[in-house]
Amino acid sequence: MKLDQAYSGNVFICSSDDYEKSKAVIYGMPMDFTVSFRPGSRFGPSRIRQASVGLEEYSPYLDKSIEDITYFDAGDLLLPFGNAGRSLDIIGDYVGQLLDDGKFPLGLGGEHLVTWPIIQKMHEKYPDLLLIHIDAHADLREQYEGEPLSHSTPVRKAAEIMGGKNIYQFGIRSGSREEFQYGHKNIHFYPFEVAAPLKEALPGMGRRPVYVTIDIDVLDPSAAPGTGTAEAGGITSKELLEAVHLIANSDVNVVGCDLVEVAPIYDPTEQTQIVAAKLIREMLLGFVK
Ligand SMILES: [Mn+2]
Repeated sequence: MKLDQAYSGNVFICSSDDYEKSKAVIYGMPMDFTVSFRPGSRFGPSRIRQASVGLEEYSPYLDKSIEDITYFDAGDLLLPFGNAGRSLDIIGDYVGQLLDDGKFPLGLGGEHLVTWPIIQKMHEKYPDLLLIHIDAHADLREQYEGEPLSHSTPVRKAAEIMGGKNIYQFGIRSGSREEFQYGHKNIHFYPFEVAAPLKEALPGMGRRPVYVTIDIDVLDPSAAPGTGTAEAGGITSKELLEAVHLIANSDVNVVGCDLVEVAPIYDPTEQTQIVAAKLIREMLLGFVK
């Protein structure tokens, strides 16, 4: 007899085993091969699932419960360790399949480069796509030590295919001078703060399709030390939740999202994945319509 997995920690809490009936699909991308500092985010997805067991099903922010919605947890993609290019192809193919099936992809990283093939697929399906990027880092490099496939390049790559003015960046407080100059010139670029500029920017996005990518390191390291490239001077978990709710309660049409760079090994308190699990609950309840 198969036992109920809903509260086991093997899958995100309360996920359904019925793919057909599920609008949203949670999937893990356990990749950390191109990081410039500390690896470990390959263990992010599984530890976020384990932390989800501690969540309440009910969100008092949104007055909704995850018991009332149907979503599927696909587990983690099998990626060839060390081969970034082929891993990105596998991620892109999978997300393309989800979009063909009419699903809402909710990805768990992994390093931030995983978002690049997702944006390519999203932009193919939604040519008027906007990107909301919430992160400590600009991720606007053209290459890192000569390597274009780096966790510091995905948003620059996105700007090249979808146009920088279709990208909104919030919370950025780290990068090269060139990245900051590029951001100010080419992107809707809001350094340091998240909730206040997001509130101002959202009405200008209208009802456009939006992909939301959140790097957990936008949080201050005191709130989320479990990440590879921790960056002092970040926002609180309260502000990041507020940002999710601002997007959820706006007119934009969120068509997919991800949360990346949780590296549990650097956080013996497990606070980082506990924060991440709550963010995923709020994204599920707020973004999936
Ligand atoms: Mn980052």
